[in-house]
Amino acid sequence: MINAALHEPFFFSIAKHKMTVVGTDGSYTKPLTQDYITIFPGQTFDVLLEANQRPDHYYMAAIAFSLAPASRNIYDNTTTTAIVQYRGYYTPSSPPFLPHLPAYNDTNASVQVMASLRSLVDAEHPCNVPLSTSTKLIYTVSLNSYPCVNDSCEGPNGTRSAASINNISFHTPTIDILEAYYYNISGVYEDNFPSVPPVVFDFTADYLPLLYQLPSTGTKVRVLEYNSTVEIVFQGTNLVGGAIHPMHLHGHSFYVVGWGFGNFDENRDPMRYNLVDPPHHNTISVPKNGWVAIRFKASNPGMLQALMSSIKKKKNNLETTNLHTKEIFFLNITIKLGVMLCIFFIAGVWFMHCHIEDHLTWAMATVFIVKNGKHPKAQMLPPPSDMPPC
Ligand SMILES: [Cu+2]
Repeated sequence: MINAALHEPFFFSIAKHKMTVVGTDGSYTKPLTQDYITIFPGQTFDVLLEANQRPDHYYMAAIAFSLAPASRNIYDNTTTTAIVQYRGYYTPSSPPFLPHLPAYNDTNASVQVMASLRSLVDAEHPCNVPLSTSTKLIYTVSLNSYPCVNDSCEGPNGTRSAASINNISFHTPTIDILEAYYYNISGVYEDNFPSVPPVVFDFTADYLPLLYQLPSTGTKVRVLEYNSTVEIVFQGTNLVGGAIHPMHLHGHSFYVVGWGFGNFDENRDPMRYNLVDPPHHNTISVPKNGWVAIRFKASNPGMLQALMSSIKKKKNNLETTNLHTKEIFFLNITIKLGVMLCIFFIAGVWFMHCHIEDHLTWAMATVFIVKNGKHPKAQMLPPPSDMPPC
């Protein structure tokens, strides 16, 4: 199940049926049986459904989870439905049963799945969470605003909306960062993204000085040593009323070792980290006015070579297998797509951003550069000669 919405997390449920979550973002979890799930933009769940009820029609339904004041009415609060229909001869209930869903603004329900998920952890699926970290980062994730002449913009109080990480609103350069990094082109980005918030204040206070709403703009990246062990604490802030932020990292999955409401406490909160079976995600939602701690090993400076060789192997297999023309056509397309993915996504320059589309367009994003390792297979390859220009 994928939340492909631009803006809204969803509560999803199927009438009279339970769902068992067995994976998130491509990693196995301990089976978690639920009446409903909460899924944030960009997240994926693997869910098992047992068709063990009386043959009938049952609604599956989803509503958006929102903490926006009802007066702002900025989202669609209707319930979307479809029908799970059993095969066989019977007279279906009319109307079909509706599932019970949490209230649209139920914060506790919104975090319950995140609070309950654990990695599977067995001999075949070990948990590789870094037990210690070489790089510790604290990143505030904030909504912001720019003042406009005569308050003439369409954001809150006539301002222009913005968003930031550690108060830096990401400026997308005209030369891409991957190219600039590979060819050592100066002036495209700066490698001094701050490790901690530039100004420390009570991030989740009810009232915050207007001054803090103004972000700075820049193309700042954080350079990571190959195989460094990284911890990032995402700290939500209540600037411009705060919001949830499903943070997504390209190129790596990460373990979610802790989370909470309010301000992260450097001394107290790490004591409660789960370093035994934390869930493995690539998108995790920071609760409104809360925090989330993740850990990962920066082991991906560009697996181009490994992927290219697996694609080559696939191509050789293809040539020696007796396949229909149609299958060859689709496999060829798959291979071409694979090559394109290698070029565009599999390199040592990794985007990290909020998966709520307007927060992303307001520039809640940053970039990690993972340096080459010593082994030849831990190094970026040059761009292919036929790489299409932008
Ligand atoms: Cu966001």
